[in-house]
Amino acid sequence: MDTTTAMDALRQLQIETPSWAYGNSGTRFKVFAQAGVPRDPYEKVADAATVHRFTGSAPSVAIHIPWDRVDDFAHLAAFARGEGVSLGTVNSNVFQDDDYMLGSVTNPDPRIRRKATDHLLECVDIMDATGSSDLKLWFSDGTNYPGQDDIRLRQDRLYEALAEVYARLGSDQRMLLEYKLFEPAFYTMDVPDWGVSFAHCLKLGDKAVVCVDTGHHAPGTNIEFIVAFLLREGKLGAFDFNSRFYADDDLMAGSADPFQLFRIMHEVVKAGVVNAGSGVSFMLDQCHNIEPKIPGQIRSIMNVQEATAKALIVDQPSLTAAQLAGDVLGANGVLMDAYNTDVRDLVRELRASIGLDPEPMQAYAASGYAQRISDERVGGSQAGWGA
Ligand code: PSV
Ligand code: MN
Repeated sequence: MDTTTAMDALRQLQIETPSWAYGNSGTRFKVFAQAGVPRDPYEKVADAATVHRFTGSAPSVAIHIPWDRVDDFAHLAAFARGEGVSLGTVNSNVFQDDDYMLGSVTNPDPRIRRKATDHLLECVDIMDATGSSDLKLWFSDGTNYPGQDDIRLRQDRLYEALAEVYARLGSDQRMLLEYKLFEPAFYTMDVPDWGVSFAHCLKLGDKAVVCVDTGHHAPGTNIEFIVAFLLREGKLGAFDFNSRFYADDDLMAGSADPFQLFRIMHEVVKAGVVNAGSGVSFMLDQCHNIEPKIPGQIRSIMNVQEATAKALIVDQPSLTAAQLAGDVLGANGVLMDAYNTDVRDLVRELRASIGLDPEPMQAYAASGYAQRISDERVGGSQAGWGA
């Protein structure tokens, strides 16, 4: 597509940022505290709104329960609106309670399964209060040792819980079922891959869709194939974008392998689902352990925009012609031409066209916001991954 059409399409792309990206995070070795980190969900929302102010493309923030629990969610939603953003996906958490050592909704103990399912149902209540339409489900459930539990029975328990939560969803609400290959369980995960997620979503119905977290695959997995397949089936609901070198590294989207992000977005562009409201949500799921958090989010948004811009300028008619002619090198060449194009001016122009500074990293650095929050946010306890 030509650059004007590409710019129009890119303008429709919205990327949700995660509340937990603004808090401290680290590895099991060390969490490094940073100055100015939010002390409560309101300050996280304010930081997310700042990312939106400089990028123009991040109008919603995902919340995580219980990390972002407040007394009045409607009040938090109103605060977000006042800051110029909305509360987006509600992320459930059934992985940080001692009860869940042997699983949450797949636990052999029915009391614990009930507790976990009740939490998921509570998350739907929160969605009603915040006006959020998506519930994200990620289960750390699994086993560490052969024979530890019955693999099939765990699937039955999982489905039973999913079906109960599905039945509670409102007509405009969806559940996003995320999968992860390994960790924290190492022998079996109960939702290890897109196939298991897809099978459950198919059985549940139209409101259940798959969430592809780009960090949750084995090394070398062809993620764009998964994306293309799920899009074809109408079952791709959302992305959790991040980058990985080794495991679930949660690095900035497009940093470790920008070519992979381009290949994924090429499938998204071909399916015509770049724009908000298309049924596919684009979210970041990242933790900034050593880099400052707000610029880390801004950089990630820029990376997703640039990968998308490159995907949008693929000369699709020439690509299709080469493919149909069996012109292997020609087809590959068309795709690589787009990938190798410097699109940064196009994205700069896009920002300027909506009244933003074309250089969000520099504009943020010059804004004084980082200084202000580090002066203001003293006392209290800093939010961190898990709080
Ligand atoms: C799990 O690794 C995950 O990707 C899920 O999306 C969670 O909601 C998120 O990370 C934060 O824990
Ligand atoms: Mn995720």
